[in-house]
Amino acid sequence: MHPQPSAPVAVPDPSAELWQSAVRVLDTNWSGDHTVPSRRLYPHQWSWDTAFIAVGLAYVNPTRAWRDLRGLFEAQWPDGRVPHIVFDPATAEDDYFPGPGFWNVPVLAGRPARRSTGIVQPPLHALAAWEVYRHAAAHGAACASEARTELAWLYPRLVAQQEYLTERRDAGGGGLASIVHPWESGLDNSPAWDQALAEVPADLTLLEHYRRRDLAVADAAHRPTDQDYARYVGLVLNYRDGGYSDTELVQRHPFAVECPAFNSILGVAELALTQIAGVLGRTADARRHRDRAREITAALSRRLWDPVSRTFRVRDARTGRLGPARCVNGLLPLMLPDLPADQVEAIMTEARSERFGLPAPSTDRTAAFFDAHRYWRGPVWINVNWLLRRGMQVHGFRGEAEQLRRALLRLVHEHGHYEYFHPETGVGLGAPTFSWTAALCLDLLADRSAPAYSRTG
Ligand code: 9WN
Repeated sequence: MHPQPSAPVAVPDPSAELWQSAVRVLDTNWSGDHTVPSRRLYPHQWSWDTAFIAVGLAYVNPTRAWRDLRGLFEAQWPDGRVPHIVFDPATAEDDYFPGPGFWNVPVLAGRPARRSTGIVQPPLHALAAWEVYRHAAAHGAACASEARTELAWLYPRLVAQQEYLTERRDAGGGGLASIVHPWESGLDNSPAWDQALAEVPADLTLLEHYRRRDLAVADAAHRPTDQDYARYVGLVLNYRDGGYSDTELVQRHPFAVECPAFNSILGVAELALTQIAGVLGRTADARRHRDRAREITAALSRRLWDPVSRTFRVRDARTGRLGPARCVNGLLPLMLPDLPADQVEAIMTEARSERFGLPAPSTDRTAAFFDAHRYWRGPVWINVNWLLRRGMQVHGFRGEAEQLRRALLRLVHEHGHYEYFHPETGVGLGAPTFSWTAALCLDLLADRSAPAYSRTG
């Protein structure tokens, strides 16, 4: 089946206008082969963006959702890692920094033609695949059959992705995956990384050799500082020059951090795999995935919970220290159905407090580092709030989940499908026609996302 133009859908007013504008954004950002996050700022295919986009495409064009997921996983490495960017060969090296030449990923046997980066992003794809699958029947028998084929193709690849993260990335040895670069978190510039990043040398001369491209297409006041960017570049160079190897990470690499959001998504992926294995008739595998989800939840509760502040924090795998910053990633363990009730309550207390509020900004509003404009250091993002809302649904906070759904839709309706939003005025910031904002808007409008997971034991 080939990707078709998005089919018109009957939607009740007054949401029709928002629905149609979201579909238009997704159509505009379709390259003919994959969906880009934004044509100007991000002209390639991104990993976790692909998952969020698939969740929205499930309603209007499941074939394109499958094509996006398949395209991403065609670039999966033999060790199971799914790269954070798959480069579009039709886009010039200079149109995005760091481009394929900079990453210089070795061409490995069995790798496809599209080049990639060597780092990852949160493994949200099993959840996305499950969402596309479970909506497929509504599009007719052909789509349902396509969904089963695609799910069967993806399943072993999704498992390999989990195995890579749980086995090779357990730098701290406590059952959680470490990220080796802030870009791997998807919450790139979050203050959550500041403490660990302070140990990474910031060699500003690197920016003389490697010119930032983001500043040519975005406001410098919204983007990371040069100091941080020099660290980002230095971290890639170190990982790249080590052959993208994960052995002895803690000794060889200056940044290895366990993130509560990344690891919550890792756990949720196991729950999605439980469902997927179930429909594929793999009962023993389904049980194994459910057990893995419980183990990840237990490790997260044990390692990333700060009993003093009663919040989830990042843990530096090199020093064993918990980070001091309260950021939105600390709210996302709510997605895990087996999280102890006490921690669930603490997350909700934090989310309702003056530090956050709904929709949740990316960081604690009362902290000195809070910056309403700089990305991931204050603004509101639709994707993390969408994840937070799933957590509320999982734990039965129906009223707040509905309040959040309405607030997110209002934000996009009033201001547009922006990449992120000013946490006080709601004004749109960053890229103006951003794919995951549009895609998740479709899901929020349809509001068909019933709590997918409940307690497993
Ligand atoms: C680096 C594409 C990506 C998102 C990330 C977001 C931003 C890239 C950048 O854009 O990161 O990967 O250039 O800043 O932080 O979450 O996946 O939308």
